[in-house]
Amino acid sequence: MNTPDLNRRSFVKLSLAAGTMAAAPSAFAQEAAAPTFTLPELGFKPGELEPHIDAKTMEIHHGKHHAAYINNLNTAIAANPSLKGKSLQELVTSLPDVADEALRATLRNNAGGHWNHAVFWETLAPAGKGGQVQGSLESAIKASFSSVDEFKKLFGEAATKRFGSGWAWLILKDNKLKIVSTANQDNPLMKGIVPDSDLGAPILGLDVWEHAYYLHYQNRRPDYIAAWWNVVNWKEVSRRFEEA
Ligand code: MN3
Repeated sequence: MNTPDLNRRSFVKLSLAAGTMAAAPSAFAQEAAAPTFTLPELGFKPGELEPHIDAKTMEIHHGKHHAAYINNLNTAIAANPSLKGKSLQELVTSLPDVADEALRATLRNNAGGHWNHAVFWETLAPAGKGGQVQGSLESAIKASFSSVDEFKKLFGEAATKRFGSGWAWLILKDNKLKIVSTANQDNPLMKGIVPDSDLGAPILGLDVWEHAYYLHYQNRRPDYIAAWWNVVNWKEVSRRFEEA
């Protein structure tokens, strides 16, 4: 259920920020205060997923949409000191504990948005660089869905059928793989928010918001889904499976 990479990265950035602040003149301490969360860098250049996902879509999706979720999240944290020090994972998994309804909605959308996109980028790789479905992940996929092709078919159907904006997920639940989908920026870690049947450890997620594909594919969501399989980083998906 953990995403230690994400937490570790945030921790390193926080530590660095703290060091910078200590060295800054006190009159500028407020201005020097670093935001809690920062936009993670892509592990590839925006154009490297072409022709499957175009550079412009990647630039806007990462640099504008993902950045906006992080900005909104940082603003909410700055205004609510009780949230300071919580990891992204903690924020995403403790939403029912947030009494204020407006704040809970802000965190649901923006902590969710940050978590979902951070994982999405890590599970993408230029075509030919992400490896293949193999090993224990392949065995688990075959055990749950009979074949990798059948898994892809069912996952594609879930992603296509998600009405409006949302995500399709492959999750590990009770030691079995399962396909679910969530609305907006919800995800399978959001206990008390999404139905219990959709909770589990996210192994792979696909963003099917129109902002993920509309520039290149317009309304052809199934074409985007079919192309996306070419840029899945199976090495990272396998790592997430082993970790879960
Ligand atoms: Mn998105």
